[in-house]
Amino acid sequence: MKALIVVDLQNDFVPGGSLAVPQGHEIIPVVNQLQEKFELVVATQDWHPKDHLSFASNHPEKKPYEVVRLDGLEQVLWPDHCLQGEKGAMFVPDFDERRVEAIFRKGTNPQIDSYSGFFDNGRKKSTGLADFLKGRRIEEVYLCGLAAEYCVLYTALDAIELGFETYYLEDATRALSQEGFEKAKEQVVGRGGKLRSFLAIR
Ligand code: VGL
Ligand code: ZN
Repeated sequence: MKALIVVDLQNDFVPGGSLAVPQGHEIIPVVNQLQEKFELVVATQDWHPKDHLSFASNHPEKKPYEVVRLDGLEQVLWPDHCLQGEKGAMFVPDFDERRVEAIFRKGTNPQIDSYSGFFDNGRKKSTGLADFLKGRRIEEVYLCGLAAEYCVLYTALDAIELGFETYYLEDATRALSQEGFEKAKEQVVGRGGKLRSFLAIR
């Protein structure tokens, strides 16, 4: 059985949003059409409280995109984004959610960021996604969504480690930077995942 995981297809990650991924909106029709090819569709949603420590605004003297250490982990400081309950955190309006059976929210603990849909960056807490997929007898997962070199990448790497056959849909995602995208694809392949075009999904 195979599942499509739609990562963070939220207003703040598309042009006009506070952490916009260039051309991020281009994947929306692709993600909508892909869904019918899968037995199961789930989504992740970045869902931060206002005092989240990944926000530069919560570090006096720091500016967005500076890097700090948080509890021993490297942390990029982001502009405020995906605030719980606010418009930026909502799924993009054109995302067809009808077949999405479950939504896994992440980044809710103000102390730690969570790029992966499975665990926070310190692997302290699980979102329940792995158990959900296993309970549905899923063996293969296919990743799409935003951003390619952050949440899509880290969700893919955890999926690989959890033993899922993992496909990174390289044309059903967009990256914050081209360099980050190239490195992300190398990491996926290096850890045993596979790159696929959505055109190859039947
Ligand atoms: C993401 C940075 C911060 C993502 C989320 O969805 O890729 N990136 N929070
Ligand atoms: Zn975030």
